[in-house]
Amino acid sequence: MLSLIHLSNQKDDYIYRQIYKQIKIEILLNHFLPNEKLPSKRELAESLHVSINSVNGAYQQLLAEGYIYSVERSGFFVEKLEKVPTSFSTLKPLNPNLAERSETKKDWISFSHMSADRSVFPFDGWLNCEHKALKSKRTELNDDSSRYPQGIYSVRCTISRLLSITRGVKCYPEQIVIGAGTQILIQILCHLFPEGSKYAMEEPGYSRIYQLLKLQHADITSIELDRKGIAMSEIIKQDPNILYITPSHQFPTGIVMPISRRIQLLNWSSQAKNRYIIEDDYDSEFKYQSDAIPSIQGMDTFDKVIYMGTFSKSLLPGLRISYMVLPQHLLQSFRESEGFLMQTCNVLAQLALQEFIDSGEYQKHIKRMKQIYSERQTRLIKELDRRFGKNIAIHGANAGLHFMCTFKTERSIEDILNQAEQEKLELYSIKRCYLTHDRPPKKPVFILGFANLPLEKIEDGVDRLYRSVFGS
Ligand code: 76U
Repeated sequence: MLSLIHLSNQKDDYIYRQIYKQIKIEILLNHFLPNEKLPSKRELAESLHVSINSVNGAYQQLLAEGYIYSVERSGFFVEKLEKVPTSFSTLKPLNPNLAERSETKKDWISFSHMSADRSVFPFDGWLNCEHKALKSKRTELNDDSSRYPQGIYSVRCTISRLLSITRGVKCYPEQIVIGAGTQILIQILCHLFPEGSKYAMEEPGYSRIYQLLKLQHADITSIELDRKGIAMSEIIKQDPNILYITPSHQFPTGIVMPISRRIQLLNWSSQAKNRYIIEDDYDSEFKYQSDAIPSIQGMDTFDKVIYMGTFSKSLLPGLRISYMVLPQHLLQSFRESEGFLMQTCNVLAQLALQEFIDSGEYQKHIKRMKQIYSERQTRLIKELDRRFGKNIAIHGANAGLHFMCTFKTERSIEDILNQAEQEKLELYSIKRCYLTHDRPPKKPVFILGFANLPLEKIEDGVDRLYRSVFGS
């Protein structure tokens, strides 16, 4: 059988690996009898014109993987293996439905609301921070406790100071749980709430959290918005005990929840033991006409608010650094029931973040980005007004990196999106934010993100948008 071994002279695989692979295949194809003796190393080496070392390497690997066994002073024998059910050596063709395409959107203009502006990100500054971390934080990089669920303690100290200054969040570093994304943190959080909890989310809202909660079999309802945010009357009517809200800049409508509604919600939460508010402070860093409104968490004296934040918008979404702040009694439950979980956020990223914040780079970056984004937003709105006139209404432009707009047209959302594709315009409608599809949007409402829209592309972007909505 082994006369069938063919060795190639190509340098891309070692001789011993070639011998090993071919014998392995012969064994898996049941071309050997169970317990059949293999030729001695010397015999095989001579017949293949290779060194005994190469044959030895192959036999040792087959031995390590259990394809053969050795008997002292007798040699090597083939292990008895069951037949492999299917052909192991051929890779089945990939179902075309599963194929991924890596599209390069060359010449496209993007109104996506899903990223930050990488063209002005201080990559050198970030690299310096990573460099410093790699040089001076080697213990943390190799420390077993860095894998514990809440993230590195010193990083949490930095985050808690930042939150206190910028968002009025009141917490100890102990209360912070870091994680690689808001969804992962929500999954962790869900287990801390009383059994049989009923969740409510804003409609329209962040559907990826809605889908996640559904996946966890949570009892979940959606609640429509009024001009102040999630509607109080509906909360009373539907009677959930956990609210997931985005008060700083409601996602996606951009409503900034006024203090009156915040107080109403806090009072609501204080009226029953099982009531909680998840305050997702996404997109809170950029507020244009006035300062950002401090968090609800900072006003909460009942320990009812779980604050959630992310560096996805203020830095880069690919960094995957998010966090939540747990009230102390939920922290207690977390330590008891989920203390075994491993941290999901990369340690180097955590340490670089700490350095970035502590060195003052972070606040400098935010200040700079606020100016850039504010100018971009003003120019975009001006251009939209100029091009669309009375045919557009803009809402939710007080904060964040996107706003909403409604067009006066009979065209459907789908038609407009199809046309946008032709125009090489990345565009998203409000449809993606509808949690349940029993209340589809009545008007052609779109989310216009401007994080990836440099000033010089605004005019072209708006032209493409105009053609998508009204034709040329
Ligand atoms: C995140 C809200 C309301 C948090 C969000 C997003 O995982 O921390 C939007 C879409 O980066 P993470 O999550 C941040 N809270 O909308 C991010 N939303 C995505 C990016 F924009 C997707 O699917 O429409």
